[in-house]
Amino acid sequence: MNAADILREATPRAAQAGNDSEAWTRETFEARLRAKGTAYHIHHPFNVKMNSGGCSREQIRGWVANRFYYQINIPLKDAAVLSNCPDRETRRRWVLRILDHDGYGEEEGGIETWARLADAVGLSRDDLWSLKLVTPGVRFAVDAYVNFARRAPWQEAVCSSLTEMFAPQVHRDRLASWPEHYPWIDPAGLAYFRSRITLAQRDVQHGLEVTLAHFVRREQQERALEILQFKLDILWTMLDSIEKAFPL
Ligand code: AHQ
Repeated sequence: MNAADILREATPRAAQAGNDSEAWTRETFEARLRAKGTAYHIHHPFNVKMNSGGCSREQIRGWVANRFYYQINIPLKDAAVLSNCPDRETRRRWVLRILDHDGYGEEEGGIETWARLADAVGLSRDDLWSLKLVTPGVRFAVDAYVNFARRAPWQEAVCSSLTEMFAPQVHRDRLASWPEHYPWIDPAGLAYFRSRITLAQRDVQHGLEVTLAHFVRREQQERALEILQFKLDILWTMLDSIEKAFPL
């Protein structure tokens, strides 16, 4: 049964008749969150083109260099969530996200793994770390995400991370399509995508727990959908800007 079926099945008749005050059940609320996957950047024309082999080397490099700005800002976003969160149990779980990206001890972390993706697509470390290839639109979209996490209640920032409900598929698509379409990229460079499939699933389990427990009244649940749409728009706008800067 997919999200839409659950939605149809679980939405009480009163709600279907437009009784807007009644809170949705947890199942219906989760189904409505998941139904927003239709706006996920997996469906963006640039992503569709990229995964069907339609990108040039320059476009792949442009995407990798711009997404790097998103990746290096995720720990800042997650640190903002921690700084706003008074609950130790939540922080003990949320802090793993920072370690996943920054690394710890012998673990190089996702930022370094993304840098190896950049090596594999032929970007120099200077091209990458100088951020000179990052477009204004990507910078503004990513900064909007970090600033949202800094000033919003921590539960709202948690909710905004739930775009990762849809991420395992986008990573699987890349792993399945890039080796065939882009044989010039060393497959070892795709390790980041492989690493995120299980990490995203772990993150989403926690993010959903917090979201379903916190947003309980109908107006709160509607707010959660707005927050998720805001983050979906951030990811979509990043690809709009990359597509314009590195035209297909
Ligand atoms: O590599 C990604 C990642 O580490 C994260 C963290 C999470 C968040 O906290 O918002 N979202 C996210 C995402 C990553 N990769 C994106 C992709 O398409 O490769 C997907 C993105 C997301 O769905 O939010």
